[in-house]
Amino acid sequence: MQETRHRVLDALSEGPVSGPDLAERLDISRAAIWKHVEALREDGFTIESGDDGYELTDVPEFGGPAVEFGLDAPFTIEYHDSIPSTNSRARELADEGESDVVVLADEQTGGRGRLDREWSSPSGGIWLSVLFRPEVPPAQTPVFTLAAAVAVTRAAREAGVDARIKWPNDVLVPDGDGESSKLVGILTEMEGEADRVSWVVVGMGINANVDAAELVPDATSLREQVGDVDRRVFTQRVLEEFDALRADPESVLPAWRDLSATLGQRVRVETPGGDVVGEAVDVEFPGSLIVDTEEERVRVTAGDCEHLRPV
Ligand code: BT5
Repeated sequence: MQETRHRVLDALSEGPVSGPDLAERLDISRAAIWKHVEALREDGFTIESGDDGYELTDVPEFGGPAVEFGLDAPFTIEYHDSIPSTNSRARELADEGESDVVVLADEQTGGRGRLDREWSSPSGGIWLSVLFRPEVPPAQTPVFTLAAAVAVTRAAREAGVDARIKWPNDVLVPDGDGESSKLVGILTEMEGEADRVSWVVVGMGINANVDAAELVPDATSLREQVGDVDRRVFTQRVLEEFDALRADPESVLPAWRDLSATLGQRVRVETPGGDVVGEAVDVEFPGSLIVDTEEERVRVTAGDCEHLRPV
């Protein structure tokens, strides 16, 4: 949102304020105030004008201006009702030189998982991609996948969901019968030179206010777990947590260990070099899983992980 408009909105949210007072406070014309108020109304904000002046009485349920309003993290939001893939759009913005932009959508028509798998993204979800340019070597980018998992898991727990992280990029909810359903998937993409990242895009697919039956088998949604959530607030919490974690990568691993469903489990990890089977005993910076196969401790950096039943 444009900066002056943001300041107008902030002022209106603090209570009734007259047009002339506001114009003086922000050092712009009364006509300009009126234009910003009209534009905000078009964005879905309810602004009442009474004897005491203008007052913000309601904010839109979702969308770019809605999520930016009150967001305690330095991101601009590019919102789409429908888009093929927020990750693909964020990559375009990376090519245009942008940074600290979040592409957010209500629906995706070509959502992607890892290895070009399909990601089902009906209307009502929170499909978002964070584009940023951290000053780290490419080898450290996995820590941002873990950071995203921690951020969403914390937000989901605040919403009352028993969310847990499965290494490396899923957030699950236990079913009660020993199985789990997938609530969130994360797709991190990046471009970089040998020693420095150029950009990172962290995509998060959060099954929010959607029927689980509309997704794939073994998927769940916030709606199924706790009923519909306030997507504006949920998105803000995810972005605020993610912003704090990306600024302090050392804090990611301890938080991840606390929220992990994988540590202590018997796992099978499919890696390019073959399957690794054993007990997942730890996660190490920047995001490798340590698997104890009984013969040795193997450090796995990437792969599909399956939780096995204890032998
Ligand atoms: C992932 O891949 O879990 C990463 C998903 C990332 C999606 C986000 S949405 C915003 C951004 N824009 C994009 O285009 N992508 C990102 P992977 O670990 O490969 O898991 C993919 C598998 O999850 C699929 O093969 C299905 O089995 C399953 N799946 C598909 N849609 C799902 C859904 N909505 N909920 C749960 N599971 C799903």
